[in-house]
Amino acid sequence: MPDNPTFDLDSYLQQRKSLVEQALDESLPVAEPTVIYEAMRYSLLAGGKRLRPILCLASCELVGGTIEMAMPTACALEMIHTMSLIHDDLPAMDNDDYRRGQLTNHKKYGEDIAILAGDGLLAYAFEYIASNTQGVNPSSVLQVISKLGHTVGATGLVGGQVVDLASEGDPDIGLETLDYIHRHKTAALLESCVVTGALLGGATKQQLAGLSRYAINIGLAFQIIDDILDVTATPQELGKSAGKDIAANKATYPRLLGLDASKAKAQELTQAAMTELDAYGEAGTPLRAIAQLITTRKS
Ligand code: GRG
Repeated sequence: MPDNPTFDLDSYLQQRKSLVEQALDESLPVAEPTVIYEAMRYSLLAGGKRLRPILCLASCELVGGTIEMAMPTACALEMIHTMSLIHDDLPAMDNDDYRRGQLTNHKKYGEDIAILAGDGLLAYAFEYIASNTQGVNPSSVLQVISKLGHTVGATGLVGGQVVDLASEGDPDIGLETLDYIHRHKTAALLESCVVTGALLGGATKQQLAGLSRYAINIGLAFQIIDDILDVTATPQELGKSAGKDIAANKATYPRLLGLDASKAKAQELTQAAMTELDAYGEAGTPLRAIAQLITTRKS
């Protein structure tokens, strides 16, 4: 598997993150009624790793596209991710006070505005792709919009969240249900980031299938590490409360398999993901490095 020994992941991520931050800031100017725009911007511009837009840009470039072609979709993916965090944090769901190192949206603006800020971001994400994507075949843009709808609805994030909520406190939840939750709640959106980027960049069917497998594997590894960090990391490292899964008696990989076996599983998934990039040689370096980062991350 050829790699580039001079590739510096930290500066790559920093550079991509600052491009994404700027594009997100410009994507959503404040208008009337100001409170809703401020609430949407409060969570959208609160930092975070920006992993999802970075993955979208990287996979578009990997198959020969440009950053410009994918940036509106990259921003939309972060809008969708952010709205899922706002709704996940609500008292009716995970009931969290802190997210991304600051008060959650409903703690700052109230539950009514937080629900609407999430709704506003979700609707705007689709509008933003349709109105701002340039230099891409319109049929690919349609495919991207359709893929995203499938990813966020009952077939994806919503379905995963419903099963997650229904499983809370149930001592009999096994690996099969946990895998369903992880695939739908977390891996689906990460897969959409990589697949939509590749669609916009003009990937072949074979490339799309391989990149989809790459992304599902890193998505599952990402959620296992998330479960591990809930046990091992501090609230300062996470920017949100820690130990919530144990307190809520949630089924997680560490609870079902133990910490060591969970880490081994995440590593196995990362290796499987990297194998999908073999065909790309050195051009696959960024996605390979991101896969590795997912298993070693501390926040
Ligand atoms: C999408 C319509 C719609 C509704 C949302 C609430 C809900 C339905 C789904 C929950 C999705 C959820 C919160 C999944 C957890 C994913 C996850 C591991 C989030 C943390 O991602 P990071 O670590 O966060 O990338 P940052 O802050 O770095 O972006």
